[in-house]
Amino acid sequence: DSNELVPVINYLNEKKEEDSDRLEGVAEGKNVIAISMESTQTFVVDNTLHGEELTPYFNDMKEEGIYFDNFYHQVKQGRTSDSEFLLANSMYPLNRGAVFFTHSENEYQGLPNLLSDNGYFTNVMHANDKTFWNRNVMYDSLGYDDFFSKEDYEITPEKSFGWGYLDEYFFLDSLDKMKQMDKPFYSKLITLTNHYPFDLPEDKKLIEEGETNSGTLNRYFQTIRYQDEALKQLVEEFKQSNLYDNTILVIYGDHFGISENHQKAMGQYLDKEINDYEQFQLQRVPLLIYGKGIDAEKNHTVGGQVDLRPTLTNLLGIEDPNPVQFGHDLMDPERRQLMITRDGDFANEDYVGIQGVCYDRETGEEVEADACAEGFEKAQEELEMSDEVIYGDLLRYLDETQMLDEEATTEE
Ligand code: GP9
Repeated sequence: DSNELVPVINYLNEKKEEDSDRLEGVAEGKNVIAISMESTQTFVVDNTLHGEELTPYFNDMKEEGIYFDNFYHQVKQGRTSDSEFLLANSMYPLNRGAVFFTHSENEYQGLPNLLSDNGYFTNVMHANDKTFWNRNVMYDSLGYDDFFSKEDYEITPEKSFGWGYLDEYFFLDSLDKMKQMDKPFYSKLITLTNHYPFDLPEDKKLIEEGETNSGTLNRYFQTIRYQDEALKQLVEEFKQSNLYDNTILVIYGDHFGISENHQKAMGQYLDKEINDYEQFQLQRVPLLIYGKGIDAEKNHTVGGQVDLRPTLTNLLGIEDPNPVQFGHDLMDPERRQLMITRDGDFANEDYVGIQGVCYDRETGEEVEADACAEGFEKAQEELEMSDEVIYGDLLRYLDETQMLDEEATTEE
């Protein structure tokens, strides 16, 4: 019943800090284009292969926006769909299966819902089957107004390869759709080409493949390089369009592309041994917030995808009445720096805790386990609480609980 939600709200209220409101409302009323970059990890940024940059466009672009270099994905088996869940709800996905499948009928107070309430036209653009990851069902529960899927794009064999519609065409068609849309809009674009097995037509390969012992990693470099070129076409065209003055871009990596099965090859490429600490650090994904009126900054705060929603609502200056959120505004210099993975591992300002072992976050040296005890405890506590909300479908009681709370406050 509605009482079940009370301990969760109390817990979250207790750990809630006064928000600094830094950069609050700088993007008020603007359109938002969130771009979920398939399998894109931070190690490719500012990195080279055969002396050539892997992401030349993004490398320059990030110097003009707010770029986060200690930002982690927090997904598990639901991969891209888990990252979507984190962004929409500021809650953790599940440890087994994909919450997009298992709990799509739950009641949510999703970010799309909130933005719709604030006058936004909310939608997702992704040129795959609409049933993939059960998106067509879950998107309704999260409150999206529309979903442009495979059937809404004019996909021809010449413009397709592997997983389907190539990113460059997907991006440009999507931009055309956004130009026509009711404003303000919130569009989430999900790319597809940089997906395992990372295959590309010959004429789209802009860089020679890698020379490690992993064909997967060797090809990954090429699809990453291709994705960057597609991004360039999108952003250059966007800057020429009349959307530019009134739109911010939020570009982030959805999850890793290179799994731990390729550690040896990663070690060859990065020229170091990939131990548990390095493997953990490889779970960082890029995050860039970019647009007119957004001043450039390099932000080193430790955070993850669970923090995206509060960060975005702060920038948009939108009051978010949903207290059941586990993330913290990334712009707040005083924010709690704690990134929790679905495995119960974590990173905070000083340490990285992995399966009971504690490391200095900056040097990677193992330190006394005690230093991580609190972090592990918090991680466990928070994951359990988020699970309870999902398993009990507790957000359906949110209105009732808040009403009770208001009554109690008035009576005091
Ligand atoms: C599929 C795409 C990829 O539509 O989002 O999903 P993934 O396999 O990366 O979770």
